[in-house]
Amino acid sequence: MDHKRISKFLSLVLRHDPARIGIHLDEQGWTDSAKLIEACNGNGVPIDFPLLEEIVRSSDKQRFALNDDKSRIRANQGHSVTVDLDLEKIRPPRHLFHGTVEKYLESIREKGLKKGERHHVHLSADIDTALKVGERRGRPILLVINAQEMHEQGHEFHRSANGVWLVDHASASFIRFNVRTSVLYRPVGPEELALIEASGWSAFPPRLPDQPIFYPVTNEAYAIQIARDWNVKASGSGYVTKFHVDADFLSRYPVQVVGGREHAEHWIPAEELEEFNHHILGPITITRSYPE
Ligand code: HQG
Repeated sequence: MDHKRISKFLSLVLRHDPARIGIHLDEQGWTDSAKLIEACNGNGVPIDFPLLEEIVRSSDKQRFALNDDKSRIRANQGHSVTVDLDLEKIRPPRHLFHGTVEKYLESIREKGLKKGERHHVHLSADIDTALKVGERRGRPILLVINAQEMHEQGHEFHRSANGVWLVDHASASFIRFNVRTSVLYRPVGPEELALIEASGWSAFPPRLPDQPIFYPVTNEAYAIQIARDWNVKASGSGYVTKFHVDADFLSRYPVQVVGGREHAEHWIPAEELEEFNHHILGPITITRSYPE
């Protein structure tokens, strides 16, 4: 049986239906690892401890956790049985994201995001993850949630051990529908990277007096060339950053092709960079580091 099928089976019994194989979850959702393995084997799912550990380790979304001595295991989130995961209550970033599909939109506009079968509405910290969640059901539609505003108005946010953001409900007044984003890349050296980090991965630092234009580029290949060939020479290391920006806002700045066809970039005047930063959605991430 392949790992994915075993992982789905583990999700089923650790989140929804432990009774199906006769195991018991405690109040925090933990169960005995050895008993789980025995019960899986008794129910046609062949597994031993090394394989269980491997599935926990390699789960693309870190769905499961083992305790320190590995004697117990639980699902990190997604339960429909009653559990108290003792999640951290924390302040969310400015925006969080939810991926859904067209057929649910009318109802979401009317009733907001509802938790349905689960204990919470699931939100993602970044757009690519939200789009993947939506894709499970068809062509993904992105919803942008004004999370900080919700938080300021008293809504509680939790984050699960595997980085999923959880809320009880998000009413439509906090949701932006029909947001289109463009993916941009920007090669940076170590100093600019440190300033991006200091902003909480949310903004590019102001330009220096002799830098009148901010140049994000439209494709990763071009960003790689600059980071690898130019930033490394100029300052010892180079990084490719990736981010999403509100596409309507970006349309103010037409694509400029300089040199070869892939050398496509946008030119943002330095004095408009702050406003540009304000239209970045989700975190700025690093996709490559040089030298490799
Ligand atoms: C939609 C997977 C109509 C909502 C994923 C979603 C995620 C509404 C569906 C995790 C609605 C619920 C959670 C409303 C919400 N009217 N439809 N008022 N409010 N919906 O599966 O967020 O693989 O319970 O948009 O990757 O899709 O299980 O939630 O389409 O992280 O680890 O109702 O499940 O992770 O669907 O996915 P779900 P979800 P795992």
